[in-house]
Amino acid sequence: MLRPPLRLPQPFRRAASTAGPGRRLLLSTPIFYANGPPHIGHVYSALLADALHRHRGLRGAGPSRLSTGTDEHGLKIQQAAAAAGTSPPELCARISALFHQAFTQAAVSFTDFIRTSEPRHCQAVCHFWNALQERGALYKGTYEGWYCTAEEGFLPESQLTERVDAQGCTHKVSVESGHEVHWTKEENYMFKLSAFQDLLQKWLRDNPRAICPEPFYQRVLCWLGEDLPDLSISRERSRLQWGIPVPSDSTQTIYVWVDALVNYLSVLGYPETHGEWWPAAHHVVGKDILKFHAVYWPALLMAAGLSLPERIFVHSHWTVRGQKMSKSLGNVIDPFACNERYTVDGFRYFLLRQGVPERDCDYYDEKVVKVVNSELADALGGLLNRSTAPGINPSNTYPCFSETCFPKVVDYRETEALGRAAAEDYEFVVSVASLPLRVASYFEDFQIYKALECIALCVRQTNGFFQRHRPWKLDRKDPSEKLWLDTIIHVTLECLRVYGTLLQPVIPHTADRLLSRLAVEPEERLISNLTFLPRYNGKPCPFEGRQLGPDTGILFHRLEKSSQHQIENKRL
Ligand code: ME8
Repeated sequence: MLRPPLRLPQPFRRAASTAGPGRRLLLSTPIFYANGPPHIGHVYSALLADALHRHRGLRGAGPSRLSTGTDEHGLKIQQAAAAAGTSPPELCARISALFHQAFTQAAVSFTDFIRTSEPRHCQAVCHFWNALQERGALYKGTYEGWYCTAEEGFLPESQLTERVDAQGCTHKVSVESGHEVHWTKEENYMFKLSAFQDLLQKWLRDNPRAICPEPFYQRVLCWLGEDLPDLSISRERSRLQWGIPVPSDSTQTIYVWVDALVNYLSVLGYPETHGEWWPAAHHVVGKDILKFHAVYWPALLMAAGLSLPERIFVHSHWTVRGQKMSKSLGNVIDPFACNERYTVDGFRYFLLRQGVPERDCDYYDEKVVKVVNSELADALGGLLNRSTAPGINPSNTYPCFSETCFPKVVDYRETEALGRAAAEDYEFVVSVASLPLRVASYFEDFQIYKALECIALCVRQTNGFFQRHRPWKLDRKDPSEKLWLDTIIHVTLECLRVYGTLLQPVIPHTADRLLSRLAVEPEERLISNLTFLPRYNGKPCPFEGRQLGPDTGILFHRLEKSSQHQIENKRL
C-alpha cells in the first residue's frame, strides 16, 4: 500500500514568480548522454537556460544557479563504449569533457556541471531510491515490453511501427525516433506511477504556468487523461552493468532515467542541503523528454516526499535544411565549428533569435549569415558607427539633450510639433521606453525570440530616426542646429545603451564592447536600474557630457557568404 507523500501540500502551491529580491532559483538544462559529442541542439538548450540565468542576474532577482552536465549510465552508453572499443568510464570522461568545453566556449554561465558517474550523485540516487522504497512506492514484478535502447524506455504498441530493411527483414521501431525496439521480459522494480495520476492532474490544474509554452502544458494534460501504467525502474544487472545498483538488491541496476532525473537534486547537495534551493527550480528541456520531466519526475518527487519544481520550460528541435539531425544522414552540426564560422555571439544570437520553443526550427548557413549580418553587423553595429563617427560627434562625448528641440508632450498625436521632433519620433521613444518591461515579460514566458524581435525592431526604428533627421547635414557652428544635432546623437546613444544592456544575456561579448564604447560602467549595466532618456522626463542623465570609451573598431564584422556549406559538410 502506498503511503501518502510526507509533504503533499507543497507541490500544489502556485508557482511563484521569478521576480522578487533575494529569491533563490536553480535553472537547469537536461544532462546530456555521453555517447556522442555535443551538437547545436544541446547547445541551444544550454543557451536558453543561460540567457534566462543572465537576465535574472542583471535584474538583481536574487541568487541563482545554472546546472548542466552529462548522463553517463545505461545501456546506450554501455553499447556505445563497446562499439567504440573502449570502456564506459573512458568514453564518458572524453565526451563529458567535450560538453564542458562546448558550453564554456559558448559562454554558458553554468555554475554546476554534474556527471552522473560522480560519487556525490550516486549517493543522492541511492538515498532517493531508499525514500521511494520506504514510502511504499515500489514493488517487484515481472515486466514485459518493447524496449528502445536509444530512447532508454519501454514503448507501448501505439508508439511502434514496422520497418523493412535492405534484406527484406521486418523490424519493430519507435515512431518517434525510428530506432529499433527489442522485446524484453525480466524481473524489475516497478514504480506505482498509476497512483499519482489524480495528483498530477491537480498539480497542473492548480499551476497553469508550470509547463510553458502552453501547447506543451496541454499535451501533458492530455497524457494524464490517458491510461498511466506503472513504470519499470530497474533492469537486471546481468543485462545492464553500467549503472547504479539498487541499494538493497545488487542483482538490479537503477533505471537510467531515475538516475538522471535525480541530478537536479544532487547538484543541490541532496539529501543534506537541497532544501536551501529546492523546489525553486526551473527546468529547460527539449520536447523529446517532456514526459520524463512533466509526468515521471513530479510523480517520483511526490512519492519521495519532495515538492515539485516550479516550472518546466520546453523547446522544440532544430532541423538542418528541413531534415532531422542524425548521424546516419551525416548532417549533425558541430557547435565548435559554428562558433568559429559565426563567432560565439553571432551563433548565440542566431539560435536565440530564430529558435521558437513551440515549433521546430531550421538551421542552414545562409540563414545564419543573413540574420547576423542584417541585425548585428548592419543595424546595431551600423548605428553605433554612425552615431560615434568623428564627423558627426567630433568631441567623442555623450552630448546634451535639449528640451527645446525635443519637448515633453502629453499626447504627441494631438500636439503640433513644438520643437524639432516629429510625431514618429515620439512614437519611437515610447516604444524604446517600454522595451525593458516587454523584454522581461518575454523572458518570464520563455519567449526569448520575441524579446529579440522587439529589440531588433527598435534598432530599426532608431536607424530610421537617425536617417530621417540627417544629422550630417546639420551645421555644428550654428547654435540652434548644434542643439538639435546633439539631441539626435543623445537620443541615439540612449537607445544603444538600452539595447546593449538588454542584449547582455544573449550576446555578452558584443554587448560588453558596445557598453564600453558608450562609457557605461559595470555597475550601470543592470537591467533593474535601466532608465531610458531621463532628460526627456526632466531628470538628470548621468551620461550627459561624459567622454565616450575608446573606439575599438567595428562592433560586429559582417560574415562572409560561403559558396560551400562548410559547416554542414563537417561531420561529427
Ligand atoms: O535525453 N534540437 O539526453 P540527450 C534542439 N540524457 N535540442 C535538441 C536537439 C535538437 N535537434 N537534440 C537534442 C537525454 N536536443 C537525457 C536527458 S535529463 C535528466 C536526461 C537537446 O543527450 C534537448 O534539450 O538525448 C533534448 O531534450 C536533449 O538535448 C536530449 O539530450
